[in-house]
Amino acid sequence: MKLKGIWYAIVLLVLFSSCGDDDPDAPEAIPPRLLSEVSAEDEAEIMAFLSSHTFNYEDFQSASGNDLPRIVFDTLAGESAGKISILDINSENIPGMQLVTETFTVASSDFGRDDGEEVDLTLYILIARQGVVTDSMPTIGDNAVLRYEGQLLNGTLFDASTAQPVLFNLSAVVKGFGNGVEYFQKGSGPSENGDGTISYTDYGVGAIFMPSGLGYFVSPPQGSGIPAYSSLIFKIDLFDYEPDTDFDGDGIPSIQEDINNDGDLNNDNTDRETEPFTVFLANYNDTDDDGDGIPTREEILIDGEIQKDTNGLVLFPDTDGDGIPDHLDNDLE
Ligand SMILES: [Ca+2]
Ligand SMILES: [Ca+2]
Ligand SMILES: [Ca+2]
Ligand SMILES: [Ca+2]
Repeated sequence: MKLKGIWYAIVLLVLFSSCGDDDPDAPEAIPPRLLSEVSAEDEAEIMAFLSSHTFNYEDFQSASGNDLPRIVFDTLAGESAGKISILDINSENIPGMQLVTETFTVASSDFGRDDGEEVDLTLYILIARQGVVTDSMPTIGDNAVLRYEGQLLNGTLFDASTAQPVLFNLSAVVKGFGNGVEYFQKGSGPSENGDGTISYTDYGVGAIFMPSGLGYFVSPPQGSGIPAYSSLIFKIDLFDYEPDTDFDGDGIPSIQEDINNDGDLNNDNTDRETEPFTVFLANYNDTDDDGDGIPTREEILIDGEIQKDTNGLVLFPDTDGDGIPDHLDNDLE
């Protein structure tokens, strides 16, 4: 299903990407701290949260339909003292649920730093409901229809979408968010409710726990209420997504424009050296990726057509055989 034909509010709110190139002249009000130092603190903080908190998993076990429970965290105390911590949840002690982790190597240069640091950061994803299983999963290059709620580890809510599903470009939000959504399946739907609203059934429900290096790090959006260097939690309901979204319409699914394959589409900009200082168009957002004046859409044609392999990946011509596909190669005569 193409999502573009359906009306959704495009509400980016505070979820847009934290990019070190946004405003290089802005004064640095927050003291710079090393990514490695902050990351170690974040990891300890997240582990402490996961091991000391549980959630309302009982509510999910028999739930179905279009109004699944929302995740509610609770400390392992009082009535919840005997419950399973989020850290210990797996599909054996609670069927259908799991806590999965994925590790990303993040460079401090992604935040505009020049100290050359690289750190491995762990993203934790609590899957309360997987969604309707299909043969594909969303990627960070896709548009997704979802609902979310963002909070700090101390419980402070900083942002939430409205009750109605909103459309997000997962490559334009913080890295931990899009990469967490990749673990969920969509629901069935949409169906019209008869009052101008829509709903989905049996959608994916979960929560994403991210260190600040997978969030906003030193540059949270102004006015968001998020302090610099904050670990973040997002509760999400994934309703739908558009497989193989092609954000710039150049014929290449956006996920295939993650050239360095690091789960971040914002640090792949083949013609960065030749782009004007004020313009930074990452490849997923650039219709002429190598800046040679020939649109990418024309440079990927083989025998006049876009051709794909058996996995649905676009095949790229390499006319001069130098290992660089034509659309990323500006030295072709
Ligand atoms: Ca990348
Ligand atoms: Ca570019
Ligand atoms: Ca492109
Ligand atoms: Ca070229």
